[in-house]
Amino acid sequence: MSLDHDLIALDSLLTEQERLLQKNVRSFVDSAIKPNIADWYEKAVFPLEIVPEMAKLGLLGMHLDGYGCAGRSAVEYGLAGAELEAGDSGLRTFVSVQGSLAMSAIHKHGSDEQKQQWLPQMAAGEAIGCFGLTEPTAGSDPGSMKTFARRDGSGPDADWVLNGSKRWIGLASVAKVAIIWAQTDDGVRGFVVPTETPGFKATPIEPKLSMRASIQCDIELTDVRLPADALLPGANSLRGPFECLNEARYGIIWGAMGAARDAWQTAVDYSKERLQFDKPLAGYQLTQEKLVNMALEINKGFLLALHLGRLKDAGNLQPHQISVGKLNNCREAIEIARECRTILGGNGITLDYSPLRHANNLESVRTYEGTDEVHTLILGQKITGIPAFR
Ligand code: TGC
Repeated sequence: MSLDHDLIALDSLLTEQERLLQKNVRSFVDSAIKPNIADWYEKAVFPLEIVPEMAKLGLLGMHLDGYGCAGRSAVEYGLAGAELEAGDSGLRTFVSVQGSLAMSAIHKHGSDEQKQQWLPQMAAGEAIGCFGLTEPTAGSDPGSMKTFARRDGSGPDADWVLNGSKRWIGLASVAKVAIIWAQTDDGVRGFVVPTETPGFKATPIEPKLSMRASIQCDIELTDVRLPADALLPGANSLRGPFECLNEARYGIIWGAMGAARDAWQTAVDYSKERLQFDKPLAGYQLTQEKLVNMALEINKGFLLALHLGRLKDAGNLQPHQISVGKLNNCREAIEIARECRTILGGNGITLDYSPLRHANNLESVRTYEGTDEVHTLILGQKITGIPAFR
C-alpha cells in the first residue's frame, strides 16, 4: 500500500537512520501484523508468537540504554510506535507496556540487581512485564489507590505483604513480572513482583469491544509476600509511576497518528476504486474534502509528535507538553478513523477494512494513560495556575 498522506515532506525532517528504522518496522507490520490482524481481533487473541520477532527488531525497551536494550532515541521510539499502531493499537500497546511502563519503572527506579535480573530478559522478549497502577475504584485518581503493602516485622530485611486489586492491567495474565504500585506507611511505593508469587492472580477482562488483539486484566493480590529487595528503591511517591506514564503517553502521541494514517490510506485507496453513479468516490467533492481535512490533521499530528520527540531527545520535554500531544492526537485520530469509515460505507463495518477497528481501539487509547478530561485539566492548570481536579 502506498502512503500518500505526507503533503509537507515530513520525511525530509528525519535522519537516514530514522527513515531506515521506520522502513524496517513498517515492513514488519506489513508482513507479520496486517495479514493476521483481522483474525486476531475477531478471535480476541494477543499473538504471543510475534514477541520474539519484536525483540529481534530491538523494539522492547528500545529507548532505554544498557541491559540489552537498543538505546534508540525518543524520535525513533515514536516512529516505531506509529508504524506498530498502523497495524493495531493492541500491538503498539504491548511494546509500550513492556518498554515504557514495566521496563522503564525498573530502569528509572530499580536497584542494579533488579535491572540485571529483569531488563535483559525483558528486552529479549523472554519475560513479559506489566504495570499495575489503576484499580477498580482508582483510575484518573491513582492517589486514591487502596492496594497496601505492609512490612511484616521491623528492620531493613523485613518482608513486604501486599493486598489489594488492580484493573485494566495490560498483559498481566501472560506476564512473568509485574510492577505493582501500593500505598505504604511511607506513601506510594513500587514493587517488582514475579507473577508466580503465591497470592498473585491475573484474569483477562472479557469480552471487549476495543483492543481485542490485546489483553487487559484484573489482578488480585492476596497476602503476596515479597522479600525486602522487591521494593523499587528509587520511587518514593506518586511521582514514580507518573514518570513512567510520561514515557507511555509520549509513545501514544505517535501511535495514534499511525492508526489515523492507516485508516486514512485505507479510505483513499477504497475511494479510488469504489464506483458509485459511474464515478469513483474519490472523484466527488464531498469525499475529497473529507480526505483533505483528515490529511491536514495527520500532517499536523505527525509534526507535533516530531517536535515533542526532538524536545524529548534534547532533554527538554515537559509533562504538560506531553498532554498537548496525547490530547490532540488521540482526539484527532479517533475522528479521522470514524470519518474514514463513512467513506467505506457499509463495508466499513466489517473486519476487511481497518478504520472502524482503529476507531474502536482508539476509544481505549484516548482513555488509558490519562483520559481526554485529565489532559484537558492538566493543560487548564498550566494555563490558569488553578488545579481543577479536586
Ligand atoms: P499530584 O499531587 O499532582 O502529583 C503527585 C506527584 O507526582 C508528580 N507528578 C508528575 N511527575 C512527573 N510527571 C508527571 N506527569 C507528573 N504528574 C504529577 C507531582 O509533581 C508530585 O510530585 P511530588 O514529588 O510532589 O510527590 O498528583 P495528583 O494525583 O493530584 O495529579 C493529578 C493528575 C490528574 C494529573 C494525575 O492524577 C493523573 O495524571 N491522573 C491520570 C492517571 C493515569 O494516567 N492513569 C493511567 C494509568 S496506567 C494505565 O491505565 C494502564 S495502561 C497500560 C496498560 O495497558 O497496562
